[in-house]
Amino acid sequence: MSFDLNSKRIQGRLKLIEYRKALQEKQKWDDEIPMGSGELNRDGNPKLPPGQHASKNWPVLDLGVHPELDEVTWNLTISGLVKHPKMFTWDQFMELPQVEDVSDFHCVTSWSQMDNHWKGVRFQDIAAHCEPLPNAKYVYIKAFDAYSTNLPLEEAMKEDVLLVHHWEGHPLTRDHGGPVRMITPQLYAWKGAKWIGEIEFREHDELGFWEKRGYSNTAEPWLNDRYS
Ligand SMILES: Nc1nc2c(c(=O)[nH]1)N[C@H]1C(S)=C(S)[C@@H](COP(=O)(O)O)O[C@H]1N2
Ligand SMILES: [Mo]
Repeated sequence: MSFDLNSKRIQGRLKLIEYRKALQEKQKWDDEIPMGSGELNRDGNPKLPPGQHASKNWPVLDLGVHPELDEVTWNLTISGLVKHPKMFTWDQFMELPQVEDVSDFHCVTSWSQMDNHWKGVRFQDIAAHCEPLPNAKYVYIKAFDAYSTNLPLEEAMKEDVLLVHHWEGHPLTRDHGGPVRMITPQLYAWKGAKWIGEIEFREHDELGFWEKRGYSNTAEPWLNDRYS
């Protein structure tokens, strides 16, 4: 029998294989996701993204170096394509508008820390202060433990992206990136640098620590977009 990839028979087989794979994927998700209430988050997405489960205690996950920083030694540098480059001291950072928000935190290793009460500064407000130039399209973020991560400016400018210093009414602990870390509730948590030290506005994208090592550059939890 001839093997014609375009034949109806082969096309039918391929569709069936695709369909089975899709079913298997779906089954995997159904097994992994506690069905819960089918609750949606404020963006209209399922509260728990596919393949995630809610953790009871917030795990600590990083490269193993926890820089010792306090309100005197911590500072935040804004560099690159901005009208007003700046290094914020703690006091200057605290003069920016302070906001509170509640959001979920999704780690690519499948745990999610739900309903976190944060206090901090919107990325938006830092950008407004420093005025990105029109050709700024990405941000490259550096942390005090030599970690790095990268984001399209458009993602960083979302309203729920914060540089936080309080969690559940307490100063953010050193383990979780205190005194100040970033959070990106609509992307996997590796996009949010603990012990954040520098935000560089750039025209071109550059992969950060995990993005260089096989994690997805786009990192969208609801697309199960984990690895590149
Ligand atoms: N500076 C720094 N930020 C980091 C990391 C890191 O190793 N160093 N790990 C990332 C990853 S993979 C995750 S899941 C979260 C974990 O944050 P947590 O330890 O507070 O749970 O921080 C992200 N930000
Ligand atoms: Mo992670």
